[in-house]
Amino acid sequence: MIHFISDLHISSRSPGVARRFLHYLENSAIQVQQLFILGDFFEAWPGDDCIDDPGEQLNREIVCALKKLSDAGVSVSVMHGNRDFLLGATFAKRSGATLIADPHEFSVPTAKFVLSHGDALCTADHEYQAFRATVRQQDWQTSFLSRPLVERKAIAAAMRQQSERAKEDKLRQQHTYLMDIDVVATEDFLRRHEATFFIHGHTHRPAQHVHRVDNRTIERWVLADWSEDRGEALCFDGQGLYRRPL
Ligand code: LP5
Ligand code: MN
Repeated sequence: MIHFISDLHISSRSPGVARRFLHYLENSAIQVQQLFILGDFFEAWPGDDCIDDPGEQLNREIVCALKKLSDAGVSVSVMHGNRDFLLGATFAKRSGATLIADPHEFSVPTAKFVLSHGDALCTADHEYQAFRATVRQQDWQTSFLSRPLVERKAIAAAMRQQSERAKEDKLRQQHTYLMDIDVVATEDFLRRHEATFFIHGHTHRPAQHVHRVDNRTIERWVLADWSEDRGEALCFDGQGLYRRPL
């Protein structure tokens, strides 16, 4: 069994999500072969040194719980999202997780998967794509990570506020399509990655779509975000995918 989750946005401000996740690790994830976490696992990740931030005990607790899971033999793979693109080598070492690139392809005997967080396919959102291109540069990241943690946390909080305002503007102007993945870009992507299943998160619009590309049929499954009263894993049992409320 393989599980896929994303968009937990773990933070001390939503303790119910962290509790649900820890319960999920001990009771369900422990029984699977592979767990894929496809981005925005954390609400905002200012750098791996936040694991030992005395003010953020939760980060350490989550990292230790993942380590326990990986030590028990579950393969844990983590992909960057737009909130936690600074998860790095220290996080990987401390959690036992493998950081995987976006997109990530893998196959099992019965199916071929391509996985992504989803933000890279929101191509109509030019402002966001420009921001993304900047913060994904190695030089930008090295310079940002050289600032003190307290400063990085303040910048992240300011960016979060700016992002919420930008999203309100997009809603007000009825430009909600900017916050979804672009269909043409997606079909180009599916042409390049010959998969049976495409799984992504980011949009918080859980759904199952069917694309027809070059005479192939691809199922696109959009993962659900987690909240204080809801969590979900997408499960693959060797044949097909189904959603499991947690
Ligand atoms: O995240 P969410 O759901 O609110 O919206 C996203 C896009 N916004 C973002 C920004 C993040 O929320 C910011 C938090 C990152 C925390 C990381 C921690 C450390 C790094 C600090 C980085 C400075 O991803 C939003 C999309 C939406 O998804 C749907 O797809 O619309 O995009 C925006 O809101 C972007 C704005 O439209 C444009 C922002 C321009 C900012 C220009 C500054 C560039 C300089 C960068 C360096 C500081
Ligand atoms: Mn996202």
